[in-house]
Amino acid sequence: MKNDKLIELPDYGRLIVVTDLHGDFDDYNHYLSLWDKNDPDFHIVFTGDLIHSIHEDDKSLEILDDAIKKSQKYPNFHTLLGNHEWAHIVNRNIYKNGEDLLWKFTNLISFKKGFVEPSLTNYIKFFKTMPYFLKTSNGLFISHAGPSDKIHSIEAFEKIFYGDYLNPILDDFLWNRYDSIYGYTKDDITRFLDIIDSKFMIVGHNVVESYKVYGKQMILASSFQTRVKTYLDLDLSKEITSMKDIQRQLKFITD
Ligand SMILES: [Mn+2]
Repeated sequence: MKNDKLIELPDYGRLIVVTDLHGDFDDYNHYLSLWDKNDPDFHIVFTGDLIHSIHEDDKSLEILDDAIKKSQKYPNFHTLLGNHEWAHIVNRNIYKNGEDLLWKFTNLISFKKGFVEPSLTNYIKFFKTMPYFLKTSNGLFISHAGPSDKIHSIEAFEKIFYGDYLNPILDDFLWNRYDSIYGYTKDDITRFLDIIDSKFMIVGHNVVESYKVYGKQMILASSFQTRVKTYLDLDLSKEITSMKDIQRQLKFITD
């Protein structure tokens, strides 16, 4: 299954997991301060949706400019693809509160940089380098959203790595929510985890307060629309046998 869209981490070291930041540069810097960039066995992963703020002060570009540098310099720095980055790759309109977010992002570039190009092209190039998934050897599978309810074999899943960005299964892993009629069930999660030989799944994307356990999935909220910002600080060498083992490694930021 080895390929550049799937990060596989070994059974040693540490991993911080942070979900959707949506242009919040303060939260981004706070999470970075918890990570030791110079320790190659200490990883940090941002699970997509770095961009598109719902607030006035959109710091998406500050985050991206830093994330581009860090991903070139530190192999232990990871950013997964979210539906908001994906929208720019496929040029698909995405709206929030009636605002066209692709248009807003382009305007932000022009406002902050003076010109739209070559920045927009460079950001999209960076989005295309983003992996979809991270797998740990102690049994966690991490993605922006999902899983897809259409996966009944490992072959069906692996097609995602050979398809383009409009692959419907990739679409599910970027957009599907647990509480939607187009979403997935607890059984879909269990079946998917069995197929890929993982024990539990971690996602962001959904609006929850702090975190929520849904079957074998943990939904985390690290910044966007939660009072208690929550992240995972995982010991990669520790065996995970139950959701409780993951819950014990959650950390909470309260101001
Ligand atoms: Mn999302």
